[in-house]
Amino acid sequence: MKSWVVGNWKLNPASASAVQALVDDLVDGVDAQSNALQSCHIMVAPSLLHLSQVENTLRTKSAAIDLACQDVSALSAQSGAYTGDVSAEQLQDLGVQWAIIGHSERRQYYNEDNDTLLKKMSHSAAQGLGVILCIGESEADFEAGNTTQVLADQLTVIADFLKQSEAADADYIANKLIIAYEPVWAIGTGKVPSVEEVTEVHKFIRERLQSFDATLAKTPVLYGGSVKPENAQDFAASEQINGVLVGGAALKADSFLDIAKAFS
Ligand code: G2H
Repeated sequence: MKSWVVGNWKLNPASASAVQALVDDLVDGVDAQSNALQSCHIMVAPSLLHLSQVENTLRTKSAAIDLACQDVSALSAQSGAYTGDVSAEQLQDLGVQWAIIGHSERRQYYNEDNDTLLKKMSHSAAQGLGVILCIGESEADFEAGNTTQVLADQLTVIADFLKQSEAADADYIANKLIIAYEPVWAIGTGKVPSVEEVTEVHKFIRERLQSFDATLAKTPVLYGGSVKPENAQDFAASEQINGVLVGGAALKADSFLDIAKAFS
């Protein structure tokens, strides 16, 4: 199974010219190292504002890089009077293949809860837009030993999606779902759990998914939180870690591609 290395650019870079420099460097780097990167799916998630620009570059240069958005509308309407919103249909039409949903920063600053995420997932699926669902416990929950309880609660979105959404067909659930485990206390802090800790958590996630539907035993489970070229090799050594979601280190093409090489 190919691994996944996803760059989440968050609210970066600040200018269109810096976005262009980053995507150009990435495309050139992927081209130059295509052999070393062939067993890895590479994906980037620019801000909504820059998706079109990045898509244009990837398409023009036929780059082997998938495109994701960092958010998508929770509304079932795909068009209409919904100021400020962007639909799964619009994203899909632009050439975006995946939507990151439930990132802890969205949960923290925009109050995204399981109900909202179920809507985002269902509406994405109805348009064939893949979903990367982020889950993870806070530092307080980690220290209190509540990690699996928190993750089990966050994973009910998947169980509800399977039960309630007409779009949850066999092809979609086999190919268009990814889970990213991101302990909140490891995000952008430089603190990382051990590979053994992540491996155990991923086993728990996989068992839980499998209890919802046998097909989900094969759903990629990625790790995210302060992944860098220096620690990527360690995470890549675990069979339970099917790739990584990278924030800060995705903003330099060299660092990001070094991480991708570790997973190839
Ligand atoms: C976690 C991660 C990317 P960073 O948010 O999603 O960010 O690698 O900067 O910890």
